[in-house]
Amino acid sequence: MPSSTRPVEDSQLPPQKRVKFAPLHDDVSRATEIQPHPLRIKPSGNALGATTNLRDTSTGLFCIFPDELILQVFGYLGSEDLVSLGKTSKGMYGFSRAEELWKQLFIESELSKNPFTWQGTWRLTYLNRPAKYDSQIPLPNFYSDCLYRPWHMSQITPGPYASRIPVANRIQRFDNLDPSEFPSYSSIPFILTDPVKSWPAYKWTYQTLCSQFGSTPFRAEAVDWPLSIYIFYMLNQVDESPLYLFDRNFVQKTNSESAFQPPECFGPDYFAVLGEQRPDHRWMILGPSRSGSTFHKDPNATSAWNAVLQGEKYWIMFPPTVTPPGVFVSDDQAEVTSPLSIAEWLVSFHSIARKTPGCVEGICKAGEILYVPSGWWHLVVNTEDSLALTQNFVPEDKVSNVLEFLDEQRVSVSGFDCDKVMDPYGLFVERMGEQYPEVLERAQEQLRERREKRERKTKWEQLVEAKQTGGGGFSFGFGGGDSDSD
Ligand SMILES: O=C(O)CCC(=O)C(=O)O
Ligand SMILES: [Fe+2]
Repeated sequence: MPSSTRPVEDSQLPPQKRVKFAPLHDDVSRATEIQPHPLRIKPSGNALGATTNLRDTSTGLFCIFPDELILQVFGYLGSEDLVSLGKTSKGMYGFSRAEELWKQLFIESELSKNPFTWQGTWRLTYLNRPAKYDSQIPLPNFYSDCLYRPWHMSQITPGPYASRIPVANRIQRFDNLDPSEFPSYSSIPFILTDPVKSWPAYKWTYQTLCSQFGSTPFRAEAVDWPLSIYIFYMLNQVDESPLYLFDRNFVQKTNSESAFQPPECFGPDYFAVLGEQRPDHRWMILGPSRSGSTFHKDPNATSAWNAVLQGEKYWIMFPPTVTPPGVFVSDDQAEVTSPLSIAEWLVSFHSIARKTPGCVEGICKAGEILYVPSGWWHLVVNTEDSLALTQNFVPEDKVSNVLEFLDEQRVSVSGFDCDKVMDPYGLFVERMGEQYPEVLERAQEQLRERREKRERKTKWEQLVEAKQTGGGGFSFGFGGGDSDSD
């Protein structure tokens, strides 16, 4: 059993809160102390100079395949086959213990749909085996990045990455804003420090929620687990990407309609015109340190607020036109590819991201609320076990962004029930026209101006391109003796 996992005594929530990580050091590399892999597996680079590598000498015919492929093939096996194969050689044993295989087996099995005891790892939980009855054969001569990397990443503490935010990058903070002030700030992220502190929900902790709703299932990615089980998992896991509780029905489950109110400065939420047809828009979020959300833009060009009730979140954000380092977007913007885990992104891209123009960063503590403007990229990582509420909304100033998105990026529109809503753009225009015709008119005018500007720019780019490539008879551009360059 991994050394940082606490012993499992009871399937109920342990009353004490998990000990926070040690005080932050200035230097990320010094601050992240990596424990040895539980099976003593090491990174591939260490094989240089080693006399044997079990990965090559003890996997039979499999040794010709890359590690990723071996794991992929093993992913088709059931638990019994995996255990049997693990008994055939030390090499196979190493691969058969990969946690991601057991996580997939457990989540897809009936076991995760009934009450169970989290045993500290996915394999032990699948086998329902307390760690004290488990044996581990050390494999000090096994070198594999594929097996070592997830362990290494599970040891990363995000705190050091969230520290020493350069002054120029700091997200602006206000105690509160007046609705009349919001339009001046609506295109840049900010943190409000006051409004949440008067919410009844500000008193929530995961401990109190557990005592009231411990047996109620809440959604955590692909599973619905009783809250007490999720919390016990959260406090006793060593996952690279811990399962993140993200529940869209929390208001009904906790009867909390009046426990929180969006800050008044945001004004009316114009997506409310969609009524029953509105996509899901509010969630309760709970997760341990290292859990969070990889880089994304919020759906349908909506804006959002995210209020931390307990714990702390680190945000790193980029304006709509600056794709964050390590993130790849298809030409039509429909596909976003980024490294698999937040820890991996922090290790590989955080320092360059911090120096990228447009980057803003901030820490949102319990009682504070962060505003995400429409279209902004954001990666969020919990630096402590954290409980939050979030809501997507459309302020007046951003109605035109939503119209533009719904009209022009139809393949990326999400969250609508496509059996009931064939044309989300048409529906939004229709409802806005019925309920807020003046707001709609202003937004359409803004959008027309934006489109005209874009059109002018495109024409200009075409002309410059024609000049650069020598295409066409007409040439127009800078320098080169052109008299009419502009
Ligand atoms: O992990 C978080 O708290 C951020 C959530 C978020 O960005 C979202 O819901 O879109
Ligand atoms: Fe988001």
